[in-house]
Amino acid sequence: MKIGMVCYPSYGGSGVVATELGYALGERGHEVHFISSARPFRLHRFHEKLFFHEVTDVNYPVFKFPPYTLLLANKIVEVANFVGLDVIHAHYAIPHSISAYLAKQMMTRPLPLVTTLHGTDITLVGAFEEFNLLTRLALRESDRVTAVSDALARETEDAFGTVDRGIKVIPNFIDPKNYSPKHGLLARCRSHYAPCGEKLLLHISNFREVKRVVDVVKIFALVEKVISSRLLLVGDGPEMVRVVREVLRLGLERKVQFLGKQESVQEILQMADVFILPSEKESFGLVALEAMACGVPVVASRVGGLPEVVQHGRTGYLAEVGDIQGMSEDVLKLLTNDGLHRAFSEQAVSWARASFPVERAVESYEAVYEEVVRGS
Ligand code: GMT
Repeated sequence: MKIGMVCYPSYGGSGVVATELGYALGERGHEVHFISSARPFRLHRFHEKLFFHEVTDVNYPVFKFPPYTLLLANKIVEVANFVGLDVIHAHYAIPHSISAYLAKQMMTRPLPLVTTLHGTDITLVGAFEEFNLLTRLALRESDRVTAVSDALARETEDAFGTVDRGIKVIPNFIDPKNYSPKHGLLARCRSHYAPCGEKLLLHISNFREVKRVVDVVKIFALVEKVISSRLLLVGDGPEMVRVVREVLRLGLERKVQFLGKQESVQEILQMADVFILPSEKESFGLVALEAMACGVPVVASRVGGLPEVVQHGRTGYLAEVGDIQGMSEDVLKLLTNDGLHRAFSEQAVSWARASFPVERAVESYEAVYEEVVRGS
């Protein structure tokens, strides 16, 4: 099959899912054409079945805002006609699904559209009154809508009503070839960040408000009072200024290291003792799954799809959003009891591999593509 994959290229779970899915589909013999404003950041390994088509900008003085949505629609049609795409898979409703819908209208033959909801497209963007009708259009006009968790599927139907043919839940997935524990080999790296054998806490995100990264620093401050530890912060984004201010306010500048945006997080995950994800909203929490697959227990908030991903009391702990005290106590439980930490770490690896295998996800997406192609 020839699949057009439309996604955001920047740091974020939806682009990662689209890219990893693309590689998995390529391995199964499908041709995958990524269409985006830039090369998706994880699309760096060559694969003969994977292609990238850049949506180029136009500079025209009358355009106060370059009409990306239209340029994308035009590009989708160009690619679809040139390579003979069978299906378009849009990751994120706004604007990708809308551009793909427009592309469908421009085609002289059927081009079925699958839209995958990733969370913020519904819970944040979709919640803007200004995008409400467009989000409804995306849900109505997609030949099939999928969501990355049960929680997101429910939330979508609560906000926008029943979707024709329902919302198929295809949970995000992990490939153990890329994410698994690496015992013993990381001593040098670990001692760079924790020179005196301190425990290592880790957070990775795009530092948007919804991630509550300031809470991560506050949780770390409480943990650090009890057990000698360091905090690694990976990523960058709008909250960075507040996060740095909090680190300075708490006098933690020697104990917190900012690693900035990183393309490959697997090696960093493999060094960590606990991963912290105290988000306000999280439709799935792909990074929590990546952490568990690397053997790192997760302390997270009990929101959205996180309870479907992190097993409370087995692979990590969940607490209410903003419960800094509770989350710090959960981190301490793990850091002060080696036996408990080992058990959680092993359970996390088995759970991630058994419950979120890439094969199951790619087969589910293939079945969806076949269904919409047959129906078109
Ligand atoms: O987490 C982000 O802020 C990025 C966002 C995205 O669209 O890339 O992530 C969303 O999609 C991920 C992949 O499906 C999910 O794992 C994240 O939970 C979801 N983020 C939110 O719901 C806040």
